[in-house]
Amino acid sequence: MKNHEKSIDPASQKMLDKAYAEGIQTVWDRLEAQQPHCGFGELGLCCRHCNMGPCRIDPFGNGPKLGVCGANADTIASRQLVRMIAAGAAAHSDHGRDIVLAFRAAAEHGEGDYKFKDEKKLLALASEFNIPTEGRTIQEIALDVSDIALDEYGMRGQKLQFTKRAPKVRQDLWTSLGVDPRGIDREVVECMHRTTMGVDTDYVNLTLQGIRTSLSDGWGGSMWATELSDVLFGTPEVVKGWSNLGVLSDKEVNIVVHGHEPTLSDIIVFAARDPELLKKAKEKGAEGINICGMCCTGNEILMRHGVPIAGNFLQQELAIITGAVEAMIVDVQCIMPSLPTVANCFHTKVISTSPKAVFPGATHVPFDEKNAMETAKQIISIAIDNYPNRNQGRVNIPSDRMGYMAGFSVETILGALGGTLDPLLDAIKSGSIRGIAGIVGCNNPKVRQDHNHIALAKELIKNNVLVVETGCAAIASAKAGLLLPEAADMAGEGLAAVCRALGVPPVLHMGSCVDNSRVLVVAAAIANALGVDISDLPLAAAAPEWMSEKAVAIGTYAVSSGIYTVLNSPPPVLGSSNLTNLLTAGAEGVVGAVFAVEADPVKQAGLIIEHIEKKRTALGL
Ligand code: SF4
Ligand code: MSK
Repeated sequence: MKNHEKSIDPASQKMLDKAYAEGIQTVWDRLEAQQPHCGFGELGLCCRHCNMGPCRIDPFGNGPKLGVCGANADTIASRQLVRMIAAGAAAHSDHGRDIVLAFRAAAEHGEGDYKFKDEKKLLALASEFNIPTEGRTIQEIALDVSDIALDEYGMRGQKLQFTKRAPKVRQDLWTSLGVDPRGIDREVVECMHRTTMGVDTDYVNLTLQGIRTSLSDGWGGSMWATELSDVLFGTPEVVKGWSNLGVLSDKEVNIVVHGHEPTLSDIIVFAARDPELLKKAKEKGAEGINICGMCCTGNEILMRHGVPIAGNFLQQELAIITGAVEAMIVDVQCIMPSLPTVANCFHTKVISTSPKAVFPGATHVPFDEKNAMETAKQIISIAIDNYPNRNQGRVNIPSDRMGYMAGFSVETILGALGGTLDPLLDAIKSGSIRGIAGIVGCNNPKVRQDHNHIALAKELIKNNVLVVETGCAAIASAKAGLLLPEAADMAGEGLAAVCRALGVPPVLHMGSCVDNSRVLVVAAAIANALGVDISDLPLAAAAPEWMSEKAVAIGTYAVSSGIYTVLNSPPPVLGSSNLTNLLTAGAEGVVGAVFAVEADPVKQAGLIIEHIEKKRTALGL
């Protein structure tokens, strides 16, 4: 495959050319080396859950139809799906736990490096949870909030607080199905229990546990991550900044922060302004310190501070290949194990910071939340010391960069609408906006980078569907200029008029992967305002280039919350026609929504528009 066929992004194409010329292996080369992928794996028909196996089911020939224990294709495929959901939910929710712990530390040691930047939001949460606030300090109130949060990780059976944000009819549906999450950690543990050899074998029962676990992510761990990150680091407001590899500087110390958690990246942004560090950078011959983001930790600081974003998932290796990155600081999730190897071809230092994610070949500087600012400065110092090692002769920073407008938290959206959802509801009722679609998720080298994200978003806005985005999808749109108010020119007449009146783009960046919880909050608020269920809304979701288990958890909580969700490729379930039918058809009668699978982004848009029009008709719009 030619380099320009691997990505639609000109900056990525240029770095792929450089990688090829210099013999540096990238994710695309490794994908090629894996061909053909194992057919049993693709269909979800291999099992390694016990030592009588590994077993595989032969769906077409005369080979075995049962594993050694007797598990059939339905059992094997559904157990795998449930484990994927559990892993994705665990990743989001454990991230959420770290935020809760940082939040609690800020409450306990009010003078630490973490402060409550949004006390108003903290008080709103306290009121939502009926926590008394009169005559109490903000720290006392925060401790009570953190008690509730921590309790929800291993709680004793009460409802998750945030599920009460969903319409009553949806809450009642979850209760009647027996899928109310009983604790964020508990659901993940139960998934692992039920999928070991000889426990749950019924694909419907297993899928219901997958649903319950995904809800504990979307309305639990992810929502805690979002809400308390907003309290700690500030609720995003409208910000402007720059995106793509062109944000790297040829004269400054470039530091790329990559991963997911804002606890370190947010502090890094402030630490980089330290006059002593700036002085040191100048002494080393640099003009300054340039902090850039990558993937979702990048999205966190983009949303709150307008920090430049160097790229999305498939650009992590390419950023290093520019030859201009002094340090890539990583925390957790979506970090390719290949980074230290690529960095070895240059002067770049990969600095790992989490005890949960150690990378052979990287420099490990454990991030100490109690001394967050000190650790951040120490890491920045390592990058500055590395600047003189940059070989300017090998530096090749693509000039491609694009502006963005972001920061669309629920609060920002409400603010832009004048404090109430009414103008948005009126626009939907009048048909100027036909509906809303959330485009989320990753890149995947199996798909031309950003192609599906951009083609889908363009087709939707052209048809007057407002698009909200998170994660790497949002970064793709930033690079393509869809996050600029001028992108309204690409929208249909109705949507364009609304965007121009409000001064916002037709594609709204709502944050990182855990911030899909913001999409749930908006969906619930609209449904509540209209007095209907989320599944009644002209609303849909898509993950058109997904790769992570986290995307499976997100898709499952979207569908379980009543949101029709389109994927470009299925998770490994096709080996079980029963499970496939349940996910793509049967779920409609259970949770009021299904998954659809369609590779072509224009056809994906067609499916979404058809769904939106069907819902509009049913609502009498
Ligand atoms: Fe094989 Fe059953 Fe063991 Fe899986 S659990 S490896 S299907 S014997
Ligand atoms: S970073 S989960 S590649 S969206 Fe959240 Fe991007 Fe997917 Fe990671």
